Amino acid sequence: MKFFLILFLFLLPFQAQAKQSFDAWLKTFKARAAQQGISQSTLTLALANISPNMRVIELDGNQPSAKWTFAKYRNKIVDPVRIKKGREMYQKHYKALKQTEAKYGVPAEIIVALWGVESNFGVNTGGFDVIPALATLAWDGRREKLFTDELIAALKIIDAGHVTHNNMKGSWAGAMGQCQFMPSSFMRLAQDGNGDGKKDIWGTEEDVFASAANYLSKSGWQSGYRWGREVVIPKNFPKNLEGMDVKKPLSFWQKSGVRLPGGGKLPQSDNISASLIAPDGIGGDAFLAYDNFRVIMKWNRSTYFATSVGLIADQIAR
Ligand SMILES: [Ca+2]
Repeated sequence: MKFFLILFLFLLPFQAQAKQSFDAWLKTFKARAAQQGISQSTLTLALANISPNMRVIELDGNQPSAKWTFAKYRNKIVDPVRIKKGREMYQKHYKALKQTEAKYGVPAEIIVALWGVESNFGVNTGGFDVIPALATLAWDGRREKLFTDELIAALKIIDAGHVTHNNMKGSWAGAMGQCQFMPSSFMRLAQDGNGDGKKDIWGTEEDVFASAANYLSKSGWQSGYRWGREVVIPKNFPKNLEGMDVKKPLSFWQKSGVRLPGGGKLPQSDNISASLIAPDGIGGDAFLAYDNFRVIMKWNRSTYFATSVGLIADQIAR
């Protein structure tokens, strides 16, 4: 009993120290940001009167635990409404998209598909003010270093004049604008597509397209190659050949009984290697994932995401 009392008294000051007040944290952070070269005017404007956003903490603690099947995800993401709108956007922005494609070597339909999945073609860029959201996550401490670095990057973007702090909108976790770049990705990869001196991924489509294409280009996109394709496989297909770790030439897959959806033979071009993936297991939907599929996975590590972007792009280009 006594031991627990002593332990309790011993722990008390530590618990009090474990979590600083937001204002105390902010003061320390401001000093650090100033040391990293953020201007006083940006610090004053962007960090004035901010407070922790409890909705951000709630969402951070509530990440989905039940994993969707790919079939369910595909049904929701690769939907006819999104594809129809994708085709309209492809036509509407045809000139800018084709210029982007020529410059970066990434097909226009892939750019449009990413845009559609990330923000429903710019309609839903996330309603959160990025600076308070990142400050909340940095202060909350679960991934302090990551979000402190992202917050510094976000302030640098404001400092450089690409966007005002009021217009810097994004997801609760800080993914910004129409292509949902984290601030660190923005710093490395965002582009000024329309040449007005600003990298505006919130309101300028040319900048969104160029930034998305640059991301994939710098991640190793191979111009002239597909992302992959949907295929059919035999019922008794060996499980150990499935997955991104197994990479074989198309001729190998042909011999293993993999066919185009209508039953036709795979293309014979033989310097192409691919992985065979069946996200819901053998018997569910199956795909050959080419090298460009791995490039899309550098944007988002989910095979569900990469497959859906590819399928939407195919439908848009059809
Ligand atoms: Ca611009």
